[in-house]
Amino acid sequence: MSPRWDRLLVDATLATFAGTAPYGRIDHGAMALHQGRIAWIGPQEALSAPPETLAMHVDNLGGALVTPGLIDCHTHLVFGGNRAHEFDLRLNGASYEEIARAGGGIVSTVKATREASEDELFAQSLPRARALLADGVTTLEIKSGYGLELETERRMLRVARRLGETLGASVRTSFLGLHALPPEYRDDRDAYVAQVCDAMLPALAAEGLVDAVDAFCETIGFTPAETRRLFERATQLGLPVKLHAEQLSDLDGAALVASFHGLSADHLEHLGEHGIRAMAETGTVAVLLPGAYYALRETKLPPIVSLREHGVPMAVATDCNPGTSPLLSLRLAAGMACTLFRLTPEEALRGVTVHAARALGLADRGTLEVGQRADLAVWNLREPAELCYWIGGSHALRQLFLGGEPHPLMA
Ligand code: DI6
Ligand code: FE
Repeated sequence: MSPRWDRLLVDATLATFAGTAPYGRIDHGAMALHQGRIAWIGPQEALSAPPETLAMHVDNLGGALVTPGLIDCHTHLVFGGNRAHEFDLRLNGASYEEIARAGGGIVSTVKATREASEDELFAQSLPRARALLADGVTTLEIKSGYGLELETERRMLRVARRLGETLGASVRTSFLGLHALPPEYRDDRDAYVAQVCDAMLPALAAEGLVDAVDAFCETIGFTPAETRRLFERATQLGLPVKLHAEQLSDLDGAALVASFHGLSADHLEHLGEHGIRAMAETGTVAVLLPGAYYALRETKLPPIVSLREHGVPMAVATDCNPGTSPLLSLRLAAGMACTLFRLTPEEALRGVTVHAARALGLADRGTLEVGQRADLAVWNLREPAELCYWIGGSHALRQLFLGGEPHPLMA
C-alpha cells in the first residue's frame, strides 16, 4: 500500500495559533502535508502507524519550532530609489510633515518610481521581497501609491504580482491611489480624487490587479470625505477596503473604514475610543506598524490596552516603505511591537500569523490546522517567544514550505 501523505514532519515543536494553549503549542508534534494542505496535525504519539509507513518523505525536525508562514499584511515594498537623505534631515530636526510639505516625502519617491521601467522596479524590489522571505514570510501585501497616475500605478501592481510569481510566495495587492496629491493636481484636488475613483480604480480592477483598496486619510493626505468617495466606488466594484488611519492625527478614519466593514485600520497612534468601538463592532483588524513609530521617533503610542479590552484583533506588519519604515524583517516588527507597544510575544506572533491573515481577508492560512495551506516556517529555535526576542541576524529561519513544497530560499 502506498503512503497516505506526501510529507510528514515529526519531532516538531508546533506553534499552531489554534486552540486555547499558549501559542496553540504542541510539543513532540507531528504534521502531515498532502497536496499543498495540512492533512493531519497532533502529538506524534497519536500517529496511527510508524511515520515511514505514512508518508513519502519524513522529516525529523529534532524539536525545532514550526509556525505558520509569517504574513506581512502592510507593505509599500515596490518603489523607485530611496530616501536616506530625508533620514538625515529628520535626524537634524525636520519633521515628516515639514519634509512632505516642502515637496519631499512621498512625492519624491513618486518621481523616482515614475522614472523607473517595469524591469528596473522589479530589480529594485526583488531583494526586499527576498529579505522578507528569508525571515519567514510566505504571504505579503504590497500597495501601489507611488505612481499617482494610471501607467505607474499599473506598473507597480504588475511588479507586485510578478514578485509573487517569481518567488512562489502569495502576494495580495492594494490600490493606494489616494496616497498623496500628485504635483500636477496641486490646485485641483477634486479632479485627482475623481480620476482615482472613476478612471484608475475601475481600470486596474478590470485588469485583475487590485485585491483591496487603501487610502492615506490624514491632514497631509486625504480627507474623510474624499476617502468615503473612494470606498463607495470600491464597494460598487466588490472590492474590500482598508485605511491608513490616525497615524499623525485623529480624523476618525478608523470608524469610517469600519462603517464599510473594512478589513483593517492601520497605524492608529492617534486612535480614540470612538474608533475602537466601531472597529470592535465590525471586527476590523488593527494593524500596528512599530517600524514607522520607531523611524519617526513618534512618542504617542497606539491605545493597545483599550484595543485589547475591546477584543479588537491586532496584527503587526513592517509597513516596509522608503520614507517612514525601511524595515525588512517582520520578526523585528513583532519584536518592536513587544518592546515599544507592550504586546506580549504571543500577541505579536498572532499579529503576524492569524490576525494578519484576517487583515488580508484570507481564511486559509495563519494557523496550523487541518485543511489550511501548508505554508510553514521551520526555525532554528525552540521557543516561540524567541521569534520576537532575537534582534537581527540571519540564523533564525531553517526552512520555508510554500504550498507543502520546500522553498529554495535564496534561489
Ligand atoms: N503612511 C506611511 O507611513 C507611509 N505611507 C503612509 O501613508 C509612508 C510612505 C512614504 O513616506 O513614502
Ligand atoms: Fe503604510
